[in-house]
Amino acid sequence: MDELTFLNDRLVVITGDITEQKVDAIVNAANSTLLGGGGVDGAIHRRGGPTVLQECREIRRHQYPDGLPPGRAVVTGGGKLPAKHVIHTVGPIWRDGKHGEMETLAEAYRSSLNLAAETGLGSIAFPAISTGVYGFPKELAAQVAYRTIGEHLKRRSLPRQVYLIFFDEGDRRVFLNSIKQFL
Ligand code: AR6
Repeated sequence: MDELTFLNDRLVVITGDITEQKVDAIVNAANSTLLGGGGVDGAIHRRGGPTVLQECREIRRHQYPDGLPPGRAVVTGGGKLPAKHVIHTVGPIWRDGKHGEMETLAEAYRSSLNLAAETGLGSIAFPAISTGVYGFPKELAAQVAYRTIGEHLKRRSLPRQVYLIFFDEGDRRVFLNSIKQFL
């Protein structure tokens, strides 16, 4: 699989399955319950096993009894995943773009990156948060992701390496076309 790198080689854009990434943390496109769902969330919990869900339940009990608000992030172990940790974040549900969706998506990336840095993690892999069940337009999501990751990497040395994982080549191509204006 050919790799494409940006932002001084600190951002790598690839096609693949997020659950197979051997990194310090993969990011889960979760929902506020933190108790699982479909898409990336379902795949991560299936492969990660019961300890990931147990830790999510603990986080709910102690930190977020009403659920994790969109834009925030929390960290658990990776269970049986090749990744050491899972950073769970909640993206916005797309309505019409006039309900702060862009800012909330940026916040989800920002919170995940800050949490990775604070946890001392060197590498992190993101899926295309909110672009599945939550219906966020892929072109716009690409621009928000690229800009937000770029701003973080300018300020902080951790994580050293960020991966964006697209499920298929078509989605990766949409991303690459959407960020051309920033290159
Ligand atoms: N690896 C990489 N990317 C994937 C994978 C995978 N294994 N599976 C799906 N994608 P989604 P959301 C892509 O729906 O939009 C869940 O039910 C997919 O093609 O997983 O943030 C949660 O519990 C899409 O481009 O997340 C929430 O309720 C992107 O990942 C809700 O869905 C995100 O799709 C969150 O919706």
